[in-house]
Formats: sequence, structure tokens, C-alpha cells
Amino acid sequence: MAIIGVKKLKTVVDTAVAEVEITDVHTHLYAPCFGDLLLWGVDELLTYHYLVAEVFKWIDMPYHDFWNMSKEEQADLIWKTLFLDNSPYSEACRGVLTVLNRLGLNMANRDLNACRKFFSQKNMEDYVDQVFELSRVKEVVMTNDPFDDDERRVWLESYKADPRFKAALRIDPLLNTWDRVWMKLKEWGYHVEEELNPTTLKEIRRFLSDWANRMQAVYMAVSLPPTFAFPEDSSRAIIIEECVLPVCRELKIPLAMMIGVKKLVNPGLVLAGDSVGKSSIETVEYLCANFPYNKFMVTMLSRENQHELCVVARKFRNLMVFGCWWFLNNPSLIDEMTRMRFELLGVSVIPQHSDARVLDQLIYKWAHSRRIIADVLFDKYKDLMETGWKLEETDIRRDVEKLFSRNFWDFVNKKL
Ligand code: RAT
Ligand code: ZN
Repeated sequence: MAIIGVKKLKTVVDTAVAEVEITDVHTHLYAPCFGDLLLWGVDELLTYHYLVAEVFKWIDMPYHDFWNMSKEEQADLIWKTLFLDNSPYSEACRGVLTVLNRLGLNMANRDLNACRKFFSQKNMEDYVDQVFELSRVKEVVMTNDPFDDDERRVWLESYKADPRFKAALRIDPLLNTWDRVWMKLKEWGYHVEEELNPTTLKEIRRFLSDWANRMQAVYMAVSLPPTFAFPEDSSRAIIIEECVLPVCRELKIPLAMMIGVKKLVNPGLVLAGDSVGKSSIETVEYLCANFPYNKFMVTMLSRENQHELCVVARKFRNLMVFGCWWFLNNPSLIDEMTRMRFELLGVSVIPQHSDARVLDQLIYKWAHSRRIIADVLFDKYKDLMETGWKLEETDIRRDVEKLFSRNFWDFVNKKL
């Protein structure tokens, strides 16, 4: 047995975490066959909606004037406001600089146009390879919305599988705006009416199976408001119970629920205009308890829900907690949440996902999270060693591999 001493522990943990090949369970990235839907490069990085929200803290311009600017003009304004007129230490700003740094760009002279030149010489396909290599991500799960016309066209006409990009069937419109989308299903040949009668429910099931199979979806996913309740007398609850859960069961895939987003509290900010609210943990508890043959992946947006979510995950083997979502994806909160999760759940959690919308973000989101998770792990192993427990490098590599990849696949493939 190659037992590790406490002196070597730091190096062993850091190396294991730095080297592990990641399965990123939730992103908004697209495989190359989706063309322009896959965003990349410095102008996309700078106009990420996390930065758009920050720039409007400083500028007085009407929202629509900003949205009428070209992408490059928006990026120039964000660069000037958030990087030159202020120090860019917010997590979203720092992220851009981590990416440029890891790509070998020297930003000491703060020259944005030099960066643009660097990216203009790249070709998308090669750049995808480079980013996957640099971030040591082996595969990502996309967010695939059959209600998005541009995306839908690719699935129906020109999709070309790339093993690095797995699909997740995203069903927000179906669950959150049935009164508007039932007409679309009808147009696409499903025999539905607005009223959720037996034929309509059967046809919604057919729609879900068709798309999950077409995409080879590894799970179904939905983002939900803080008011999400179940059971409830609403079209959402009926569709979940009668369609989503049965189809997930039949296909043996999890339903990922991302709970706690208050949509468009400031509509002028568009994608950057959503906020957060505390949600009901009882809803998660009820679903896990009453649908034991369904698997649920859950992440919640408010910090206040994190502890109770861990507790519920201790009670139900059909619940997998994942990621530090969106406003929680900041170093201080990742650190706090990861500690709590490791203390309450041991190795049985998916500590992080990237939520990358721009390919290059894989580089920073994972560099930043790896650092924090490694530090937390080190503390936990050190505490363990103080009990006299002996650790081998293989133990640590096994745990790290589970946290960053295998727990997800084991859960997806788990039979209940
Ligand atoms: O983090 C984000 O980019 C959000 O805008 C959302 O996309 C969120 O992650 C979601 O998947 O709904
Ligand atoms: Zn997302």
C-alpha cells in the first residue's frame, strides 16, 4: 500500500484534481454542427449576460440603445467600463482574464484589439479541440430546446453527432407556457388541444419520446420559478405527472430540475434580467418520495435552499444534487457549498457544472472551480488522516474521478 503522509497530501490532491478529465453536466454550448449557435471568442466572452448586468450598474444608456449596438460595440463598452475604468475583480470579469491568460495572451497593456486579432486567426473546429484540451473537459452536456427554431432545424436536417457533446432535452416552454406552445405541437403533427385531455397527454408523451430519442438525451431538464409547487392544480404539474415522469421512467433517464429563477425582474436587461428567489424544499421532497422510480438531478439557485437540499439528498437515493448554479458560481459560495455538501453527502454529489454559454468559458469556470474543490478536499482528507485513517493515492483519484465525472454517469445509468 502506498500510504500518503500529510506532507504529500496537498500535492496528491492538487494533481488529481488538476488532471481529472471532466464531464460537464450542464452547459449552453453546442456541437460544431450547430454552426453559429456555438459561441466563442473575446467579443462573446465580454458580452456574456453576467457582464451585461454588471455594465448597467455604471452606464445610463437606455437598454434598447445597448441592444441596438453591434456585438463589437457592446464588447468595447463593457471593456472600457468594467476593465479599464474599474478593476475587473468580479468573478465574471476575472473569468475573461483567466481565459486570455490561459490562452497565452499577455493583457498587461490592456489591448483588446490585439486579442481580437488572435481570435480572428482561429478556426472553430480546431479551437474546440484546443479549449477541450486546455480545460481538460472530456465531454459536455448541451441544453437542447426543440422549441428553438434555429436549433430544431439542425436536429431535423443536419445534426452530426460529436461524442464530446451530449444532449439534454430542455422542456421549459412545455412546462412553463403550455397555453402558448400547444399550438406548436399541433403544427408539428401532434394531436393536442389546449385542454389536457387523455389524447393530448398521450401526444405530449409521444413528443417527449420522439425528441429524447432523436437527441439521445442523457436527461430531461427544466428551470423553474421559486413558486414551483407539486402537486398543484396547474398545467405544469399535470404535464410533469402524466407525461414527463412516465417518459423519463420509460427511457430510464433523470429529470434535472433547476429551481429558483425569477424570470425577467428587469425585462430591459433581457437574458441578464433574471433574479433569484427561495423555493420550497417540500416540492423536491414530495417528488422524490412519491416517484421512487424516477431519478431527479436538482440544483437550486438561492443560497438559503442549499442546506435543506443536502438534507433531502441524504434521504433519497433517487436524488442527485449538482452544481453551484449561476449567482452561486462565485468562489466564496462554491467554497461554502462544497464544504457543506462534502460534510453531509461525502462523495455522492456532483459538485459543479460550468453553465458555459461561450466555449472559452470552460477554461475559466473549471480552472476556478478545480482550485476551490481541491482546497476543500484537502481539508477533508487532512481531517480524516487525523483520525489515524490511512489514505492511498488511488483512493483520492477514485473520489476525484467520481466527483468530476463518474457520479453523473452512474446516476444516469442507475436502475431503480
Ligand atoms: O446561467 C445562465 O446562463 C442562466 O442564464 C441560465 O441559462 C440558466 O443556467 C439556465 O440553464 O436556465
Ligand atoms: Zn444553464
